[in-house]
Amino acid sequence: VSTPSRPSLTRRTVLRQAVVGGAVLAVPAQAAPLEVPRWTSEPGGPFQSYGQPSQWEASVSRSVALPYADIAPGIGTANTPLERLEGTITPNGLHFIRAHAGIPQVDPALHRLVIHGMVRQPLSFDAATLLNYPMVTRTCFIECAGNSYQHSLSQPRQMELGDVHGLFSTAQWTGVPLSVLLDEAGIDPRSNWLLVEGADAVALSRSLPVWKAVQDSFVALYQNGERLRPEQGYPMRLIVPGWQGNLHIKWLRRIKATDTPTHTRDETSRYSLLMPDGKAQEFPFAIPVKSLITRPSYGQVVPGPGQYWISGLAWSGGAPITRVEVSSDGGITWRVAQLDDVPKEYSPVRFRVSWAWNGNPATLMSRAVDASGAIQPSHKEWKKTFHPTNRFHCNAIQSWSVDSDGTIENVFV
Ligand SMILES: Nc1nc2c(c(=O)[nH]1)N[C@H]1C(S)=C(S)[C@@H](COP(=O)(O)O)O[C@H]1N2
Ligand SMILES: [Mo]
Repeated sequence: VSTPSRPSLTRRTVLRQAVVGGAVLAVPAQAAPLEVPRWTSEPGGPFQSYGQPSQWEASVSRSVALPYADIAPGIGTANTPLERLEGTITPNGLHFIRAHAGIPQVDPALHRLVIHGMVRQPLSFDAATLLNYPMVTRTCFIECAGNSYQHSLSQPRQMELGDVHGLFSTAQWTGVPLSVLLDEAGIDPRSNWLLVEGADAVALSRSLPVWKAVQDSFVALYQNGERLRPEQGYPMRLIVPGWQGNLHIKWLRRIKATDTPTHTRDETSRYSLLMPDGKAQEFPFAIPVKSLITRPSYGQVVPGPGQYWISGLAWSGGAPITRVEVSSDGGITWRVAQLDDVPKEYSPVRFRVSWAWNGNPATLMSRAVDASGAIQPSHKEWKKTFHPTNRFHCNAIQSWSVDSDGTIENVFV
């Protein structure tokens, strides 16, 4: 087992030691008498009113992609660096961002949420009113339907995990169940759909079935215990547990009860699935079963033969995860991974498997199964299911090939 001071390591490798180091089942160093460091021999610094991560963790940040650059600096994505995080919760400052018309600064004193359409009594709520309503707290992931875009192509891209799959984050959300608000407005039993709309410049809007709204959707006001971040929809957003990210309307301003779906732009021109016959399947709501090995992954270096822990995330919008399997030989043999926690609906689970690497080239893959029996497909199977140009809901297995020098490549198996 190698130590971090291994002389053959490149600078990049050394920078990555902080990441990969955690994956090494390292033999502890021989204890020498402890020195008294500066931080022990003098008092520490003052307090910050809003805390920040350690200065040594400053490189753990979102990567921002702006397809229109300066023309529209608020349109694009900021990806969560999944390869540098552990557990399942995404810190608020690292939650991924997808915004179609920038991040509005919405004044909670002026913002209103209106419920209208097929209701007995149209109602208007401000955030202060909603804060006085009964609330629920749920840990839910949000995944953009367009996550893993680069993974849906026919050639693998050599990019860090978060740059390919980082339109995925998880938070503990707290807010008011839609069932409470719809009850109060008196929704007409003949209304089967809701048009839900945001207050940003694109007024992003989608159709949501009433059954899902009533079952477990809610208007979130808090994200990991603090009020929502502006980029996550402050002062209020919709959480539709397990369903595609686009439905989680941010800066929520309008809920209209309707008898039919509205067929808005964002459910016709996109966020549908292009099938092999060229027809688009509308309303593919639930996020399909998926898993990713976050460590080791592209950009990290396995320092040498030895014993490692493979770590990753698994989730499904359809049903709780029941099993995650890991292969280190390109899918010939699979081992059942251990799970950090009891898998819950709509929340990802962290999986681990120990791996004895003999230094020969190896291909690492993970495959998740959920309680509905859905199994994560291989890349070939996924490609066959859809039209070659479909880019949405890509849950194909991610494979990392480890070369004998410990470098990692993204490969399609
Ligand atoms: N009003 C509004 N809501 C929105 C969006 C938007 O651009 N405007 N983006 C949607 C998309 S495509 C996704 S994937 C999620 C992303 O949520 P996040 O930015 O909090 O991660 O918000 C959805 N809600
Ligand atoms: Mo999205």
